[in-house]
Amino acid sequence: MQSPITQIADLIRRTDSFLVASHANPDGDAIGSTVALGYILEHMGKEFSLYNRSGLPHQFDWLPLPGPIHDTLAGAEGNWIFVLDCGSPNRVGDELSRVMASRPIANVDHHLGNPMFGQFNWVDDRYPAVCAMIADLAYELEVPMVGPLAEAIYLGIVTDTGFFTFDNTTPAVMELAARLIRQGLNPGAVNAKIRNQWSVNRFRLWGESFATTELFYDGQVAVAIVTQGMMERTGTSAADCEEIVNFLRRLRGARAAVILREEPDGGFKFSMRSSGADNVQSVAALFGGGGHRNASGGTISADILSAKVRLIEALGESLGLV
Ligand SMILES: [Mn+2]
Repeated sequence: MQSPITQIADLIRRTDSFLVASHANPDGDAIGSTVALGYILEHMGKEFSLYNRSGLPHQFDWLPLPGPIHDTLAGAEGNWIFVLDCGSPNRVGDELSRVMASRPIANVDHHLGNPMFGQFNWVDDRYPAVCAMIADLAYELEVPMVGPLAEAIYLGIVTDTGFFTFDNTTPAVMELAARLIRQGLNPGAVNAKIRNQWSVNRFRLWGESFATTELFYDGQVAVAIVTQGMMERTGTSAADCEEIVNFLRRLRGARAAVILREEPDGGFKFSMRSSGADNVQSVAALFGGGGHRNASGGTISADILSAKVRLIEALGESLGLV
């Protein structure tokens, strides 16, 4: 029985064309792994198309690309479909989801509870980022990790580890970063490109959201909200809400931080953060959500008050606060 990474490497060696996709509303790891795999396929002389339902978000427009990131499947082709960083297959969006049932899938992911929806599944939650998996794949395929490939890998590992501050910051991922830097990547310059991308509208949204912060259980759970009204007033979108929860987590004494973001059709998306043994993934799972032990999320269809109460009660139970 071959290891999953060997299976994936063999698949690449013996297949001519690929579609590479990740989840809609992509984060740094989703875009980084899509682009990094594209560079590997380019180096191997393969045909490939890159796809993301949301296209390439503005904050990544500095990133060199091996080809366009298509936001529609018209013109995006490939025999095998790589699905990267997707804890469930529908995260790629409706358009690709519909096609996936009838196409061979290689599922490369690091989320707990991935349902193994591919013909090949390389799923390993010990990796802090899919980009770290793609780095191992580059190593396996003897593709040098320099230049734009190195930048794409670095993008994913720093964004998924919070610039090496989260609990998933393993020795292996720091060694990977060291290897990229030793081979020529300039961390100061790349970090500046990754981080200094905020609009003033985003600052105004964050101000409004932080102003809603409430504390529960003697400050051990912090909750803030983002409404559709706030996003309309400040001219922002859901993408501008990414990471608010990581900053809410910085409150002294807070073991869990929660952001509730109102959806256009009512209902709320929630994101939760914790540290160490405090498991917010199991709380998200109660509401049909998922993620990692210290970073999880999901959806609740309820009004703001009952959504808040249900989440706070579930967190209180799970963290032993009641
Ligand atoms: Mn990821």
